[in-house]
Amino acid sequence: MQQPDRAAATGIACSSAQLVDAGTVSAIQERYNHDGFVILRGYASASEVEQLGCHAEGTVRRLAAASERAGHPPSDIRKNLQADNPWLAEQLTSGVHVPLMRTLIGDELEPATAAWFDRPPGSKTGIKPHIDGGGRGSGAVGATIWIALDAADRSNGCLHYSSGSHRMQHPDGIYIDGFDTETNAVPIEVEAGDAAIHSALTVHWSGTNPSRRPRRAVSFFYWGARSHAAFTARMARKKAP
Ligand SMILES: O=C(O)CCC(=O)C(=O)O
Repeated sequence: MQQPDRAAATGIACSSAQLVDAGTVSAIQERYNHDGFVILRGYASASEVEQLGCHAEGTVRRLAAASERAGHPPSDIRKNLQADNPWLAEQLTSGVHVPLMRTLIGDELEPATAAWFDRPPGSKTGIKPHIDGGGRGSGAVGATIWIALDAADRSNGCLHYSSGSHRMQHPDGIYIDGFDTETNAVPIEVEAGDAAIHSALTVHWSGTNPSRRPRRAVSFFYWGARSHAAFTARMARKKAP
């Protein structure tokens, strides 16, 4: 899954404070619509990264302890952090990124989850090519903002996107077996505080971490409200006798 020769993604310089600037938002939107993802360089300041990391890590520690007590195997991925941490819940529903996510999705938001993605040094597991909107049929609308807590590159298991894959037809599932991880693959090399935003239909994956460097990130994932309501109604009809 690693592509050492491939050029890393360029991005748009944009701190969280700059999200009020209409010109910046429209540049972000243009890139997102074209590629299915966009990188915001310098999005979170060092103190914002610290605050996000503290909240997420504390929550993950509590959830991991509870999960261990219940006899579940350890995991480097934790979802629904907002259920255990009011600050993260507030970020998910009303963080500074929320108006931008509404613009990119083109609808009101149905906040889904605040998640933790750890790839500790020596980790031998990556994440296979998948789309976050899989399993909902065609036309699922949603997007994720993923915020790096550590620098990430190809040597510590960075995220990769397949540029333009949000316009492809995908099989109706989350993981995509046999996906071409060469053509159009873009390694998302980031510094701590950079953010990557991707559509729920953009194929992405990440590698193992043979290095001694950490590679942690927190994400906030949203469905478009209309698409989510249509899916929920479809499920309810299916269940009806
Ligand atoms: O951080 C990673 O390795 C994967 C992230 C991911 O799959 C996601 O944000 O949907």
